[in-house]
Amino acid sequence: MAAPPLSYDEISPAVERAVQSQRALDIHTHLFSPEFGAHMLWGIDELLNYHYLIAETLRQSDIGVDAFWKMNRAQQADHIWQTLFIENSPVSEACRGVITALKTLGADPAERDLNRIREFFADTTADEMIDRAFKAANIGAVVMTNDPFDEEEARVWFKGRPPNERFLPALRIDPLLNDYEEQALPTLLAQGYHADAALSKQCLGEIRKFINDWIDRMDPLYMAVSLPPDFAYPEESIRGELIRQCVLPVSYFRGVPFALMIGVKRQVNPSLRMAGDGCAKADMSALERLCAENPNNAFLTTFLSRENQHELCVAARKFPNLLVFGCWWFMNNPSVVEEITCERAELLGLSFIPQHSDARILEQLAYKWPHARETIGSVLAEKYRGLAASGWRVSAAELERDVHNLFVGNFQRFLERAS
Ligand code: FIX
Ligand code: ZN
Repeated sequence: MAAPPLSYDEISPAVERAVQSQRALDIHTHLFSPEFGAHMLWGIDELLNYHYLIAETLRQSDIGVDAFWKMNRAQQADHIWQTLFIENSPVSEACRGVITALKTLGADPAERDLNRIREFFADTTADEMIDRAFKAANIGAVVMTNDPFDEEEARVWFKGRPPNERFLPALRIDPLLNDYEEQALPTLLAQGYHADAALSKQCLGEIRKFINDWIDRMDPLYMAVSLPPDFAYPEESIRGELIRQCVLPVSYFRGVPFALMIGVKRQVNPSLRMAGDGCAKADMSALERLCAENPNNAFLTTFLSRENQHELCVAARKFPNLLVFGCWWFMNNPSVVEEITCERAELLGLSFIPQHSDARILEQLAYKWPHARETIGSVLAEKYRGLAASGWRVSAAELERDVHNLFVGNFQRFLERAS
């Protein structure tokens, strides 16, 4: 017998329950498992030294960028805490995130005592913190960002794929597509591939081999690149050639989707280092052409500019081989997440991935997911209430099915179809 439909008043609490209880798969993070040594970032000093908070601190403090970079990690964390949490109220999303994470993980942020908070973290091992953070976020696994051009990271992979079911690989190829001559070519040569600056026929074959070898080594869920706002396709450029002749064929033949993260302006202010990136509106037609010309390739995408979000939904309506994911970086603020999620639901139904965390520091999972669930839950509740007002009735089981698809199922099915 079909489950009874929910009454109008039962909808919001049922959506809330479904959204809170659904275990998510976090499809894009910068987290690493312990096997990657120093790449794995965790603890209160790292949490405070998040590049989002560094940018905010340097706006408010009088010490200047150079003096900030001369400090050691703990001194920087002290300074960020003092500036953003003590001398000002921590209302920004990144600041509130630290407070939510501390509370969710069991430290008391209200006392405002950084040394007490440090003691709390000192009593916890990395493995314990992984368990706690995953539990607080209610996630089953995170997808890492794995860079074969990073020497230290590559060394770990050369020893064999770390058997960790909670940290899944994604093959990131930014150096190949964004800085071929300076960054990618030396690594290709050092790893034994006969590459050259002219992209000869032999070189293109070697680059396909490089990508194939790394797919064998990592078994990644997808391969990914971040791209500037002026990304164009097709294009007579190194990037255009490499996408056309190497990335697309390998992605298709290996059944590994290609994720394009579009709209980042790297190093608008280099003195801020990792905090110095900006964003701008991109031209959607590059993505449209990629999807239209390669209907058998699978593409994942997210855009960094708010101005691109509506156009992106329209593009996704046209291409079943395109799956939109997450509210990336400068989009990951409750007001924008609410707007984008609403827009996506209205234009795409439930055929998208509402969020990824982009967490860099383990404990961030314990705020990014609770904050995301709060906003996504309220948007969905409104949509289902609207449906009920129009005369449709949903059951709790149907809600759970839908939320499962948003948080896990849509991505899994997309991967299965691609493979
Ligand atoms: O390129 C990316 O994957 C970006 O997410 C990062 O480079 C960025 O620094 C970040 O951490 C955003 O959340
Ligand atoms: Zn990222």
